[in-house]
Amino acid sequence: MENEVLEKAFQDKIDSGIVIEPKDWMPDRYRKQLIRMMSQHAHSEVVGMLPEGNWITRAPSLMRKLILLAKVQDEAGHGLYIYSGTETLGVMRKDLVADLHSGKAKYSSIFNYPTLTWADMGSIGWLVDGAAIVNQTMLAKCSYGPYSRAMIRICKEENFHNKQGYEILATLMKGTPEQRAMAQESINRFWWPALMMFGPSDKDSPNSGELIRWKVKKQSNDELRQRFIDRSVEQATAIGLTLPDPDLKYNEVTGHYDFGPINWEEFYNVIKGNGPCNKQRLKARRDADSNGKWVRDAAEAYASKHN
Ligand code: FAQ
Repeated sequence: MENEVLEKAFQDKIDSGIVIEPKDWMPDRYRKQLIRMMSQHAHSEVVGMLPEGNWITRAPSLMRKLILLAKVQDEAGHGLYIYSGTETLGVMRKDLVADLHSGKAKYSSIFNYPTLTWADMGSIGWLVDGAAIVNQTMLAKCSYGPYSRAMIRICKEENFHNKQGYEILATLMKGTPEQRAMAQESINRFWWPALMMFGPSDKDSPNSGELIRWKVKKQSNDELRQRFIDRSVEQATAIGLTLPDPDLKYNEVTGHYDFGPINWEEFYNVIKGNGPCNKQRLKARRDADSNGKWVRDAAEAYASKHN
């Protein structure tokens, strides 16, 4: 009975737009849902460093290399803010990381695709950071204080990432026929996986009901996906890129772009661990963890001597 009263008071707070802070009472499910979602988000930022990290040594100029290096470092920072935000819910970062390494925790499907050409740095910045911004601008207004505040700062940095990606593609599209073909080929590979970043269709999204009721999510997976498509079409057209969907068409009745069917079989296959790079990504994270153990041991030994 007492729990019911607390839950009602909690829902009233949410409904009237009051932000929940770490020491406030919250239902166990709210805490669990946030830990699941925020930790998967933090893992995505960290695993997301790998596809772009692959091109740091092969960037086509010193300027491109510096920008890419700064972007990849920003993603590490985003991971750390979100891990810190998750720790306010009573979990330890090392346990969350252990869940990633054991394969128990998920991270965004998009980072299981390979980066085969320099144009992929453009596609990631434009499409992947672009999709992340659409999702995270909503999360910046979510009901949990530490998460929403982390999102505000992260979105500012993602905007720079998004613009640098678009600029890479715009530059390639003004280049030689080979450069234009490279940009187009990259978009052909990244478009559909970028749409999958928003998660399954609303009717197949088991977590959305609770998350929307608690204002963690303020819009559904399909609504955000549609917003991303609408804004991408015109940006693509402006620099001469074609999005690889023959069904993409402006619908005068809805005021949105209609689009073709998403290959959900591919999506579920990737999130089950069978995407093109899942094994490679997890191995890279596990190796980084074991190779960095001596640093953590040294830091702990130093701290215990100087406390
Ligand atoms: N990949 O019931 P729903 C970035 C899972 S950050 C993998 O709809 P929910 C920055 C989902 O976890 C990108 N798994 O789930 C960057 C659930 O499984 P579970 C990451 C996915 O939570 C840029 C199941 O499917 N952003 O890119 C995916 O309501 C460039 C059922 O799905 C965030 O994490 C997916 N795409 O909605 C870094 C934002 N979609 O856990 C480097 C925060 C769904 O029950 C370079 N997260 N699943 O076993 C969210 O907004 C939500 O969690 C969604 C999924 C929208 C991702």
